[in-house]
Amino acid sequence: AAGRGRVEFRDVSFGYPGAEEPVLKDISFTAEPGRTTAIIGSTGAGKTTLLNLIPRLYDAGGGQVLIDGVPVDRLTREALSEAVAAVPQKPYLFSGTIASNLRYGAQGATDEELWEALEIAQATDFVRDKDGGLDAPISQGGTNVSGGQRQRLCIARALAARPSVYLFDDSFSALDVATDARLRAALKRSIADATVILVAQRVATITEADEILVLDDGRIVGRGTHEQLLETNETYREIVES
Ligand code: DCP
Ligand code: MG
Repeated sequence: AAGRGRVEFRDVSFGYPGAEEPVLKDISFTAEPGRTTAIIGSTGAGKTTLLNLIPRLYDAGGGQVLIDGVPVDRLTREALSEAVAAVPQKPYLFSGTIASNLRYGAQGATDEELWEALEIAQATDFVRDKDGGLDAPISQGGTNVSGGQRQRLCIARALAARPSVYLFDDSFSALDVATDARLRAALKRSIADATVILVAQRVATITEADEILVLDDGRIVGRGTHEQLLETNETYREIVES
């Protein structure tokens, strides 16, 4: 993908159409390439909404979202989808095959590249065990694979697209602790230069993040490393201890 993938929010606010209260208020941060930025906050805090502004599922009401210094609303849809791959909170698979699902956003990927993506996503074993392997059928919505398998296939799909920015919305929640840890270690090695923004509930998933943003009722109420926030941020302590 072109550019390096530096994501910047400048005083961003956002409210859903028809709603009185804004969901995001005065959001400013920069997610740098080669670093992991984690977003934590209670349910309804605005984490998914914040991520969704980056690929322009919605447009910011005020302020700007920029990638490599360019406001996202000035990028073409094509440039934007090349730059950003998102693994949504409810990962979705289409009716087709494992390969056709992985090639969504990565049409030109070879089988070898798909296997590489599956390897990082800790999905090699279960795909290999499926009748047909990469050509195994997937039913509409991915109902013939488990929730954890769906998550890993959607992570592999993002990897196959080779973006400069990865968005993971609670993407590791259906995985057991050991698989979660292996997957994150593999990601660290394989997408070391990319910008990673991840939302997580499980504390272990975010303790190694370079920067953690604490979101509360649409505002950033704390930022820093796990150790810094433990010392300084009451909201963070409450979330971590809950
Ligand atoms: N909201 C809305 N319309 C939508 C989506 C959300 O009005 N289409 C509201 C519900 C919440 C707020 O916006 O009050 C923030 O929702 P998010 O989905 O962004 O919240 P989180 O992702 O932080 O919550 P969770 O941890 O449950 O995923
Ligand atoms: Mg959410």
